[in-house]
Amino acid sequence: MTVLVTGGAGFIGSNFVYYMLEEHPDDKVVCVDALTYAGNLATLSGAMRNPRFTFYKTNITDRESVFEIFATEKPDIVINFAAESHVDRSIEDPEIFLKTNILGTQVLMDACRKYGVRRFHQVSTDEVYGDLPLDRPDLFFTEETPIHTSSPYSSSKAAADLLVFAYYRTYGLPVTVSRCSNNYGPYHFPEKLIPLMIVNALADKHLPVYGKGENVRDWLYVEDHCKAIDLIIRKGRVGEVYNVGGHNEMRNIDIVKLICRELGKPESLITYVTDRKGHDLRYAIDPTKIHNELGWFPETKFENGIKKTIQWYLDNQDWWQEIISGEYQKYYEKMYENR
Ligand code: NAD
Ligand code: TDX
Repeated sequence: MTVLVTGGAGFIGSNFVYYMLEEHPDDKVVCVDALTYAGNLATLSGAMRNPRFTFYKTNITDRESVFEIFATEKPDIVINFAAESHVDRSIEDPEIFLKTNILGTQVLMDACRKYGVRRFHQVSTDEVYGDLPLDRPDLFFTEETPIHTSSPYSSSKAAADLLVFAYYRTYGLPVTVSRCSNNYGPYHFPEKLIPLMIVNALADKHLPVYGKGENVRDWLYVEDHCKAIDLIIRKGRVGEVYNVGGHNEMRNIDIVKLICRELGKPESLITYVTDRKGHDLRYAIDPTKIHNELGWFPETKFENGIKKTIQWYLDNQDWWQEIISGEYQKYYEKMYENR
């Protein structure tokens, strides 16, 4: 079958492209990506050589081009990874988040309706549930937790989720939605916590921790997320949400200290900076549903996953050096200087 993946030149999408090409030798993978600041063709160089892979540089909000691609490729399954994904950028300038994350999703679903697909899968996030208090470790996000967003990013993702279910109910589009916790692993853009700290520590630069570093995130190795999506598109029930997470909660400060230890860098590099506006306190997923229904469980333990990830950044310095030498410098100065 033909699987059309949007956002495949980004972090999770590219890991998914490689996962699919490896795991499903009979499937074709078509990637649609606008190559924004977060998309990188070098990330897909290993896939470009594969005759089962096709790449289109196209914006998902460009209705005409998206429809043309659907007419040509006739995808059986569409998986929407494409998004503006960084919370801090959404606080600075929300508009592009609404355009890509909401209107882009609409265009894709309109194309799915016109050309017919077996499944439209929306890659969503645990951030649509808002946050949990730090002093209630007994609470977790289930699929029934109300939507209660904090940032323009999470609001745009929640709006897209609602639209996905509107297309299911109104037009009968066969949809599924996954809401995953924080991912980490290879090809993670160095504006996000883990790669930013690795890249800065390697250059002996300050490690900017927001607030007191006590906010908690629930980390999942990216390959485990890819496996979950693969299971949902093949065996998940249409019209359902599946939460994806591996019960691996960690405070930001503990992650940063661990990275210092692994790289042999002093904790004196850590600098506490002004907190993120509206900063969510704690995310924690209850993955019971995907475990019981689809037999999914996370296979990579954090101790191993973080070591593999750090090693990947050590082995692939060309990949991130190229990124941080361009526009990224301006972004970094704007976000972190005088913070
Ligand atoms: P990313 O920012 O690394 O990659 C996004 C990709 O989408 C890039 O290749 C970019 O070029 C592309 N893109 C952006 N706007 C586009 C547009 N208008 N048209 C076509 N392509 C466009 O993001 P990521 O971290 O890989 O996240 C992928 C998806 O997973 C997103 O939908 C995100 O909301 C969701 N998610 C991410 C995490 C996480 O921890 N990173 C966790 C849960 C869910
Ligand atoms: O420099 C930093 N210092 C810092 O303390 C950065 C970049 C982040 N942080 C904190 C903020 C968060 O509490 O680290 C935590 C993680 O931050 P991010 O890496 O920006 O991720 P988060 O905001 O949790 O969102 C991520 O997970 C859910 C993804 O970026 C989203 O796309 C996904 O939906």
